[in-house]
Amino acid sequence: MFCYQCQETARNTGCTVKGVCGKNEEVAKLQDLLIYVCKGISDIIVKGKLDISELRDVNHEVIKSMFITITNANFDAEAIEKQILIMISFRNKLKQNVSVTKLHDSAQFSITDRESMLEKAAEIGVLQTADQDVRSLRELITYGLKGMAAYTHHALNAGKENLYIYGFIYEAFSSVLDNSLTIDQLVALTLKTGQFGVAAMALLDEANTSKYGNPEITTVDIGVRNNPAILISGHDLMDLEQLLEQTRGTGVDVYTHSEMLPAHYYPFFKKYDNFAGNYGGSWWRQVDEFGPFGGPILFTTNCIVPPRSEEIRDRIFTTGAAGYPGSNHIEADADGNKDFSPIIEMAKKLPSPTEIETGTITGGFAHEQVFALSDKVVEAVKSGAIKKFFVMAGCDGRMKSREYYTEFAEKLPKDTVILTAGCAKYRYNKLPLGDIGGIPRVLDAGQCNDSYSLAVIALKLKEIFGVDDVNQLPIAYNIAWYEQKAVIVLLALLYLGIKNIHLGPTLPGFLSPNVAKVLVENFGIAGIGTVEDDIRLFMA
Ligand code: FS2
Ligand code: SF4
Repeated sequence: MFCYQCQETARNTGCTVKGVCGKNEEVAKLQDLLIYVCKGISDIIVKGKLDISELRDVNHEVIKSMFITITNANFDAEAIEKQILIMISFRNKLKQNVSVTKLHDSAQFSITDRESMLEKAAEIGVLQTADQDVRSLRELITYGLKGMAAYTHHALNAGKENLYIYGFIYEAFSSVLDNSLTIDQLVALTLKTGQFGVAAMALLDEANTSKYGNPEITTVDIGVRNNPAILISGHDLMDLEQLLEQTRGTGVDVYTHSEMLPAHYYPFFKKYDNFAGNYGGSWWRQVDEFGPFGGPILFTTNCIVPPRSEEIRDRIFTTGAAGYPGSNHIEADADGNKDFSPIIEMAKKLPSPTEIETGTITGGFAHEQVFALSDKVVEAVKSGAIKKFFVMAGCDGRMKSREYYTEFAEKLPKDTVILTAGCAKYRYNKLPLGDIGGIPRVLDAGQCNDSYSLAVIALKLKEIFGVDDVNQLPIAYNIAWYEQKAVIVLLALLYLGIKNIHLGPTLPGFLSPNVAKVLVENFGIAGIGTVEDDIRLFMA
């Protein structure tokens, strides 16, 4: 196996024996093959000039397949094998509708069983692209597309889709198969991926806010009540809605974990009395937190950490693109409805959660809420009460080096405000950082996809302050990344013209020295240093 798609990749060069995430060789290879089939489907659609408006099921299964391969989404070899077979059958049917003679191998190969899948996977991995710069750009684009597919999949669940995004995914996948593309063409495709990343995040924002209202300032309880309970993790708000509907009046409470916390900020979910609060911290803390939680846990998407005991594994349920071997998986019916009764029944038999902390977290500062406060914010900037904003969006992770972000938040001058989104916030969202004239010093817009909100806010401030370039605003970007959704967020920010983004705790291992140089020279991308040096640099 060879995988270097996330920030925790071994030695920042690649996982080769087993993933640091816990993914084994078999799962890694099957995921590579699943992506390869999606590329083959793209090759047929692009070369055969097929009308994708007539390919509803193919479009939906392609984005689901891509989502399955995101870090920590699916560890279940059987589920991935099943998905490969579904995609091969779609691919073979599509081929019958085109009269193209020169199709790529990914559109042609055949497999019969698990063994032949693994044999094929060994021939088509990341390292098959010999030139390290071409490989780096192909993978940068592929990881961006995976993040885009995940956001598009959420939007689809909420009833919104955009054929142009699917069309771009096919175009980009077929381009990364093309050996005639030059480095310059691949760099251009990378930026175009960012452009469609903005479209995907805008689509999801529209899907979420049109269904659930605009996030508003909300205080979320982090203690517990004395009722049986279910913990819901991941990013999918539609799954949350169905779970809340089905648990209503049953005496079972629902708590959010990690990236599901921002669901509390939407007006729609406030009507559920049993929507109790948030339990614990970011995704990787689950290894310590699922034990004391005691009840069943529903993963709607990534980020799963392989459970350390069978007792915890048996309490884990997955749905959608998520999967874990030996855990229960809940499928949707043809109308997208899910029957969560097995989780609810399990919750009733288990003890209520053990309290691990008390207090509250405040959030809900997505674009509309910040616009509503804009007079106050602009006044604070003009009077000098706020000197600078720090966008510290992105992901959290296990590495000790991420303590940097807690220290950075603590040591920032008191006249600065942090704008955050994604699970990166758990490094500082429970610190007593105070407020500036009533404006909290940590403004949480929501999940990682709500980084879109932060970009919209920056563009609005550009308009209010009458500057020509968004980079002239008093906003610095110190972003933490972990998985492929962060890659599409980064590409989207680059597309929007945002420069001098600092990325940590390490620069992606998949960036070759030359590709890293392109990003440094054209966009001012940099890594992180020491907290003191970085603050000095940012405040200069
Ligand atoms: Fe955090 Fe994990 Fe949000 Fe990422 S909970 S690293 O999936 O997508 O961000
Ligand atoms: Fe390694 Fe990350 Fe790939 Fe897992 S997802 S195998 S940790 S690079």
